[in-house]
Amino acid sequence: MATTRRSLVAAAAAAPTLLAAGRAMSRPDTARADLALIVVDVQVGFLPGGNLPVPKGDEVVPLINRLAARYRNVLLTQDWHPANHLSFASQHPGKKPFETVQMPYGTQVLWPDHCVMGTRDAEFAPGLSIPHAQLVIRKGYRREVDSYSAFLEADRTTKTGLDGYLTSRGIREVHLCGLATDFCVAWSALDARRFGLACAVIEDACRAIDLEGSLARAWAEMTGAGVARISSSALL
Ligand code: VGL
Ligand code: ZN
Repeated sequence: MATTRRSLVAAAAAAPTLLAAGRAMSRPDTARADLALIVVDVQVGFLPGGNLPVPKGDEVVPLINRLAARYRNVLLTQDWHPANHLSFASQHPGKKPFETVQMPYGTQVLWPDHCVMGTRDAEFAPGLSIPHAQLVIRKGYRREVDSYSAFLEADRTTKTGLDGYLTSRGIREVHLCGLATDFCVAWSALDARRFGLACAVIEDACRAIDLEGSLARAWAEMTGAGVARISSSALL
């Protein structure tokens, strides 16, 4: 009987603790050493007024600043093209932006000239404030090959080096945010899974280009590959 009474008291006393622990456990620990936030392409060129504006791309900047402050490890990517990059429609006479061409590695969407290395369009968004960011991965700097993904260029074989960096640092999980959901964020998320990392995309901290259903397709592929679709409210 004494045992039962003690157990009931213990259970009653423990209830609030369990609730508190449950709440704490349902909020991922963003300060974990084996987790990194990757902020994808939050650059002038992808904001309204830039050369390849993502609708409402500016809206994610303050949210990303708040999110990033919670993570021990933050990495940035930067789209970084030479002026004659072959993903630019301007390099293909008769072609217009958002048409496609065949490249040796497959179909390539043609874009307006954007994020040319060293220009203002390629700079990080002026409101982006992540002083503790540890690494900037630049991508798309070879004329012949585009690179949406932070891990692998569009030929699907050339590495950016990010996988080796993460492995060296013991980072096993990445959370992604930034621009654009359906291109650089999605390709990076899918490659994170290919390299065996746990991966979540923070949906409301991203904005999409959405070319002919590309956003829905990207989410279907990400979900199928085991990318978690989360909201910033689960983290803040
Ligand atoms: C991107 C198109 C071309 C992106 C970069 O950051 O999503 N999209 N270059
Ligand atoms: Zn680009």
